[in-house]
Amino acid sequence: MSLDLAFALARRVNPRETSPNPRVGCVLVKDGRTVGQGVHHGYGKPHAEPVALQKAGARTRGAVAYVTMEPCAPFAGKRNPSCAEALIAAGVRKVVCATLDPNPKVAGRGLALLRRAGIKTSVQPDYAAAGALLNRGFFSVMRRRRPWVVLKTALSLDGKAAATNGKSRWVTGKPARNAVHALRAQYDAILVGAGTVLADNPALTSHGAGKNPLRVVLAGRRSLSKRAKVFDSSAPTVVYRKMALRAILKDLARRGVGTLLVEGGPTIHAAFLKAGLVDEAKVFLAPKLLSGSLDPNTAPRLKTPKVTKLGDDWLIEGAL
Ligand code: AOF
Ligand code: ZN
Repeated sequence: MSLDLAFALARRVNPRETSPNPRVGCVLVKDGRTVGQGVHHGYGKPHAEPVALQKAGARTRGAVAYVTMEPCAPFAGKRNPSCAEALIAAGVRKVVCATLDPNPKVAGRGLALLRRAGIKTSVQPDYAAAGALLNRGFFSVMRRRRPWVVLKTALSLDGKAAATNGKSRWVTGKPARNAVHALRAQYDAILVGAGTVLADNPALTSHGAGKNPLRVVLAGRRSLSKRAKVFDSSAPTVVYRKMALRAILKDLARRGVGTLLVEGGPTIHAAFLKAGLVDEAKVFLAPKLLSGSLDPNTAPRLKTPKVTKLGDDWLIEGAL
């Protein structure tokens, strides 16, 4: 249905562009025909609904609006006009959305405004999960006051993130590393521990794949060189000293971080997992065996790995 189209439109937007605002798509349908569509393209830019209303013009009167999230109600400090009021003024007949706006300043007030103006409203339970997933970061901050946390790790087949001397460049190959750079351009912030900064001196940028994320370093008691690449001018960096993970996440949410990519290393990963603060994991697996190897580039590798799914497990086998 038209709500699917509204989702498809919203999904085309990189969440980094709208953050800390959500991605929203809106489709206006009249007599079975799409008469307008719009998306919220970026923070501070117009919301999805007025974009669609402008496209539809006079055809809006009597149309049904399909929106990925409840249209906003007015509140203090808002930058855009209220979408619920705009839909009322434009004379839509009905508003169908996937979820309520989890922002406590809206949360149901947008739909209440519409109903009070005599407009029918409908929230589609079948789309609730998709609606929350479309804006994982925004929903997480609004509901839990912490970012959506994604753990990213690159491992060899035998579960090593580095060679015996700590060398981790490179475990995975170029296409996987490019995928990581593209991934970084989708996240508001990227987090590593001091160990990773000291061992790898990573820049933690998207390497031209898009906007750079905010760089976050958990330094603990360790001291870091001001010349480390994470402190270069390509993106801002925050350093946290001894501080509880929950407090750090709360502070990041306050700074507008909706999605956080945790790139390790192993101590940081363990701490996040132990605290139950991981929402999603992305594991890049290289067909190598790093145990006992001094250099990940020359570690023994499976020539033609065969992958079989066995229940919930995977068997990866092959000759060296
Ligand atoms: C909508 N349509 O396209 C978006 C909405 O400061 P403002 O005026 O831009 O308002 C931001 C809030 O509006 C944001 O926190 C969220 O509650 C809602 N986002 N609402 O009707 C949209 N992006
Ligand atoms: Zn709005």
